[in-house]
Amino acid sequence: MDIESLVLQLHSIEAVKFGNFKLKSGISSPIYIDLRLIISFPSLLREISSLLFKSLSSVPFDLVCGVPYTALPIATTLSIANEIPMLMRRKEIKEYGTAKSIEGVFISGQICLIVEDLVTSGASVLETAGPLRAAGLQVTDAVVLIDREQGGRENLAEKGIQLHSMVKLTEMVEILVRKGKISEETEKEVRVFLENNSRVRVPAISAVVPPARFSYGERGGMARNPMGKRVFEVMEAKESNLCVAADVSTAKELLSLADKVGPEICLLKTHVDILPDFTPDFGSQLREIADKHNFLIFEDRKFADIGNTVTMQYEGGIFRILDWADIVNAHIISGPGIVEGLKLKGLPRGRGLLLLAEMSSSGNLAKGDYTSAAVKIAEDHPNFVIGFISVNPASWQGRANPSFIQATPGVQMVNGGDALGQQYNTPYSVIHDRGSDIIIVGRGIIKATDPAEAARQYRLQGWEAYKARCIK
Ligand code: 5BU
Repeated sequence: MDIESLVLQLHSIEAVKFGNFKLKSGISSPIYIDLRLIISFPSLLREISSLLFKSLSSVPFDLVCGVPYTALPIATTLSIANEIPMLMRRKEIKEYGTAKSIEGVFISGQICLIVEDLVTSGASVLETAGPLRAAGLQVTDAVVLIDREQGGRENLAEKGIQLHSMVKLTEMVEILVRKGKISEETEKEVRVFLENNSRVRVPAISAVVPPARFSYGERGGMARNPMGKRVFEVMEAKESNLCVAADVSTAKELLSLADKVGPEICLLKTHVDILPDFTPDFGSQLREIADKHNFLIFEDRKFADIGNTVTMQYEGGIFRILDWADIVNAHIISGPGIVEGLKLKGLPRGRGLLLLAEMSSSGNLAKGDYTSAAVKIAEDHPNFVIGFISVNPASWQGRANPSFIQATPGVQMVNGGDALGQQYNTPYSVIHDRGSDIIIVGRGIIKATDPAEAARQYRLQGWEAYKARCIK
């Protein structure tokens, strides 16, 4: 089979359609390509993988890995026909077991070819390249059936990956016109569309593989607040970017949970006002466990009042949060005075503050200018503010200074949510794609049959994602 008959077959099975289609990015396209259909035509699938393989005669590789999901059968066929071992990257990482993101046998240093069905911006290829590289594999080339010619080739080249395509979108359209399958008018529409969308700079590109990043250790060196520095140091020392949200029913349970998950975490997050059996020695008991396992205590108090009131709420009352919490957080709804107030009490005690720049719940109002205002306030108080509660800091206009820590709630092994508006992302997407530093996990761990083991799994995944994003 040659390229021409391939294009005609794809057209005849309606894997290529013309009309007016809204793409995932929101833009309208006159052409839509759906290669998922090829699994219903086994001989076509075989032909495609053989064509792809033939085009790679001068490309060295030891293994192949398909980009999930559409390219998986293509990679499998190519692997079987040519006896080249295959790897799989998990899109969703398992909750139990090994929690690996790459399945299959390999040796560090081997070259892995990425197989993809269709490339637009190249974001999906990069999403697969990241964990492969993090696992020690070399990723230098990717092969794709169709190149939409919308910047993927350039975006991938910037990340050291050469794209080999079987057919480009314009070539495909030319063949279809020549063979009388579509009108010249349709061809022109596609041409105009490509001219206007020649370099899809999906925001995801920078988010998927963030630019060269500093390690937690390096960032600890930049932190202006001793508590911020300590958080980074604990993270490095324990290879953990996991914060457990200890939302259990009693102080007794909380202390027992803290002792169980202690070895896996850098922070333990509390809501002290939900504990019916709170006693004044709660803080010292928790401190003892924190010292034993080398983690820090974060009371998720979400202060929100004017500066004068929060000083009293921080220091006094039944809970005396200032005495035992290394870190607290605050909304900025009341303006910078809240930071001044908390700082007055917290700074002399060596404490740190996280500002709520974003929230994880659906329909929340912390976005846009509000988020930017949080960053501005933090930058005005770097000796006390250690970072942010955030959800997608990679998307922020003008990123925050790397000395600030990003901590993200709404994390579970699978995407989804609860009945009350909580929204979950996976550890990998939070750390690797969304540019956060710490995953905050509550029910994903505390409701597990074995919270210590679940915490270990989350720690491993969070750390793996961090390693993947550090690859320069
Ligand atoms: P979950 O069980 O993993 O959904 O618990 C999330 C925790 O993080 C819980 O203690 C919340 O109070 C906390 N949280 C949050 O979920 N979303 C936010 O935006 C902020 C805190 Br701020």
